[in-house]
Amino acid sequence: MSNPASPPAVGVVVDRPPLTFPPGFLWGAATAAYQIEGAAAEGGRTPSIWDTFSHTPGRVVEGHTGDVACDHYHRMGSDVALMAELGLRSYRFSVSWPRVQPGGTGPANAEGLDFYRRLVDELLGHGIEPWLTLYHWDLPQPLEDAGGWPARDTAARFADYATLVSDALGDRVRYWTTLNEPWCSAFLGYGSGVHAPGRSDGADAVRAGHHLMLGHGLAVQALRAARPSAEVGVTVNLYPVTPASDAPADADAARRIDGLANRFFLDPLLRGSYPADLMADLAGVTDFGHVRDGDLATISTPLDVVGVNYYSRHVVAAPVPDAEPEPYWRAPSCWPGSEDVRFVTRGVPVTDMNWEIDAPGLVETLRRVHEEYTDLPLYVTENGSAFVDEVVDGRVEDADRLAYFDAHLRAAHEAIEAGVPLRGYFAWSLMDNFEWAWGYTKRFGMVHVDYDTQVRIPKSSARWYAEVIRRNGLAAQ
Ligand code: IFM
Repeated sequence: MSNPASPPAVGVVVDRPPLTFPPGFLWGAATAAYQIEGAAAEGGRTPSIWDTFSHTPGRVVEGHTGDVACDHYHRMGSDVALMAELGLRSYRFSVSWPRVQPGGTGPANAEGLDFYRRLVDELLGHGIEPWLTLYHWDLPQPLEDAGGWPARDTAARFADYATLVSDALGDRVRYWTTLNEPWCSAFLGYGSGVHAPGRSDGADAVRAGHHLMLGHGLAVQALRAARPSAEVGVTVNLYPVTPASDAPADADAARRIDGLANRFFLDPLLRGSYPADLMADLAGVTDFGHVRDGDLATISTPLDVVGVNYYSRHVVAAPVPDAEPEPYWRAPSCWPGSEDVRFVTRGVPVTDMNWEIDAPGLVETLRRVHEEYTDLPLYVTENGSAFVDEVVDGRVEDADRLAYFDAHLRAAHEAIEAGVPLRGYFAWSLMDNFEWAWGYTKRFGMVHVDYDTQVRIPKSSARWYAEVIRRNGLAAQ
């Protein structure tokens, strides 16, 4: 296989025809609790693994934490008013587990649940469909102390938590996502350790991945039992993985990374099995003894929707003996059993995360999920880009981000035309926020946040997106 075609240049949008999306296409924006809420010690909330991790020196750039973040906990009303001003049809948010069930076990914290009740009421009052994610990485610290996701019991605790949230909000929330990006929780949290809880053990990462999916399956069953009308799904972050050359060794490198990044989750969730080649690749890491009879049936409990988060493509090459390891991906690695695979950069435009901009990869990804795995409705539950923004005379002209959205929405439309049942798109993110190990140094928002004053300024991409929503499509450029 040869290199993929170069992605379109970013920053300039020219000669593009107008495009209309199908009626009822769900236009939204997404955030996550720890990234925006702040109020870390208020209302009965107790620490999650991200509180512990971010307060550990050296873990997050510049020692940033989510203690205050965007102060959304105190500014929820005006933030929802801003969403309404932008015309969002849906808002995807996550519930903070330690806010609603401090410690991760036992009774609900009424004050914590009340925050989300008010949020959901506010959204519904503005005609915005709430889309609730149960787990966006903030495991209650006591559950980590008891073993975290590598421990099987955490899956059962997650299902209890799902029931508790459904009991409180199931009457008003239609769309439920169990997990956001379990690859990150498992392989960045327990493999490379660049995310909370910061552990580095390949076997633990694989166990974590399995127990996250087991927790997902149990939660789907709990949500269904509590609310048969709920539309339940999971969100996976997927990458097309392309070999750097036609060499068979590069193709094998791509197969391995595709196994760990994509098929590790897609196959159990949507087919009820682990891929044989992936298990063989991991033979030196784990014997899969943690997988019990019946687990894969639970994990593949039928869903109503599938969420896809898409940001970029991986281009990979076979290991080179004695090559210098690339620091981010290595030492320790988030690719157990395939630590030596090289990640290649092609010299195409990148975002401020150094992620290559590759809109055709979104078409490939959506088509793959639909054509190889499922007929279920798909949603792009996250897509977006970090760029350096400047406030000039009270305005933020983020042409690069706008062009990124434009290119990816055109890709989403192309996927629909190719037969993919794509039903909605959520921009990441509504507002600048705590970008995990990068703290506040990376800005993904359509709305600029001044972290000193908490003043919000919709960037030009936000105004543009509002117009896309209003037209249900893209104007000619
Ligand atoms: O900010 C994250 C989000 O929490 C999960 N998906 C990727 C985003 C950008 O890194």
